[in-house]
Amino acid sequence: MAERVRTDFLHAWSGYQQYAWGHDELKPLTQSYRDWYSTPTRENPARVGDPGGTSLLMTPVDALDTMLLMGLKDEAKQDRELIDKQLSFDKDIYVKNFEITIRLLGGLLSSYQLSGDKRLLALADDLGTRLLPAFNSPTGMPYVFVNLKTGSVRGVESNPAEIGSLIIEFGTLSKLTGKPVYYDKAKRALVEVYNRRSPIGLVGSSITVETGKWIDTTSHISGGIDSYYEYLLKCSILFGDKDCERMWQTSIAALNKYVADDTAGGLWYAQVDMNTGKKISTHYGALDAFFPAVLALSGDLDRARRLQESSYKMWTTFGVEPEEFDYTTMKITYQGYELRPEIIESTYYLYYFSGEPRYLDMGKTFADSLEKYCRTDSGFAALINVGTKEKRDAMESFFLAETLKYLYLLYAPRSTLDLHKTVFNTEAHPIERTW
Ligand code: DMJ
Repeated sequence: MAERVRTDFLHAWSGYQQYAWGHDELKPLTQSYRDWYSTPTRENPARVGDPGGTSLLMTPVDALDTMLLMGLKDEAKQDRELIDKQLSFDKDIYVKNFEITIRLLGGLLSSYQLSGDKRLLALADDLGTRLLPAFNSPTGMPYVFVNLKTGSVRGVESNPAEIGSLIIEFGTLSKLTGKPVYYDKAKRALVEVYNRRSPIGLVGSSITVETGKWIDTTSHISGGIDSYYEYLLKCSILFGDKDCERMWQTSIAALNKYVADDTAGGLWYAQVDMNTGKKISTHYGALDAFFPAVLALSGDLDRARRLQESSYKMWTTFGVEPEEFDYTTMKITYQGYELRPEIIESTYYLYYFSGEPRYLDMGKTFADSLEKYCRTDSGFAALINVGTKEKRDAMESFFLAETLKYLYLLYAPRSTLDLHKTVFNTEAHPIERTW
């Protein structure tokens, strides 16, 4: 199985090499490419997704540590040469602080740790410096966008995930460069979200970074909040940070009391009002499926197992998991599949900590579906609709950074990576506590 996943990775990577080399992402149906950002204009200051824009090598940087872990030496060498030749952050573009941090900063740091190549750390340090102005809001919670050249910022409406999932990357950068400013800024942002939790201990899904007022008080574990919880736990493990440990303990107790929904059909996590705990809706989806991994890492294998069974039911009911569905009616509420990793990530953690073969079987189901429904001549494609399995012309960098990495690690020898010494950032970049 590990060999099979490596072959899938090589198939996707060679599509990128052939049709998107030097760009951010492969478009696997039209055999072309997409760049995330263009040079901003006054009319369109944060253009996203224009073809022919400015590439930040999202796929090459995101995928590099997967190649290193898979032992793909030639591919990793070519990738490194491309990064050396082309990657510069001295660009007059507004980038999304969160995405650039988890994919690029995280990718550079883990590849530096795996390879010992100091140029990668220098690139990470340069990027970190350029991102720092994002934190200059009155509350210390970062603006959504920052201009890499000028340090100008924009975007005041953010969310707990984008504000609170920066400490692994910025904290590691501090430890590796000896510059405390990175850790301090990211930690403050995380604490500022936590300090605005409701009296019952929950956070909402949208907040204004300049005033700290909640815009949307819906609480859940899904996209927009998800990795905030993940980073509270992982910050305590990676840095031994006692504040993070305390914040995690308070938060997981509130989540399990108010958001967990233990139904006859299994364990799920719902949407509730952060102030009252009153249930708003019963949606669950591809992004929520990260949570068994977090539960397993925290030592709660019982809940992790039960929630993973729910996620697996979501996948097998439709042949591929939908972005979102209603677990009380089993009706899809958002039809796409973006090649997301979370359900596989949780499978890997559960297998690592329990050793139960059931998780190897689950992994095979995912590999079979990916190859059957998402593989194209030049890579793998997202699905527009998991019912019809119609494909979409997109292969996000996280497919190579996360989805195939976790699937590979599920079957690779256990010695490939020691989960007791390594913490993955939310983009599956492994960080080792070397300090
Ligand atoms: C990734 O960029 C990260 O895993 C993030 O935390 C959530 N979304 C995608 C994958 O689905």
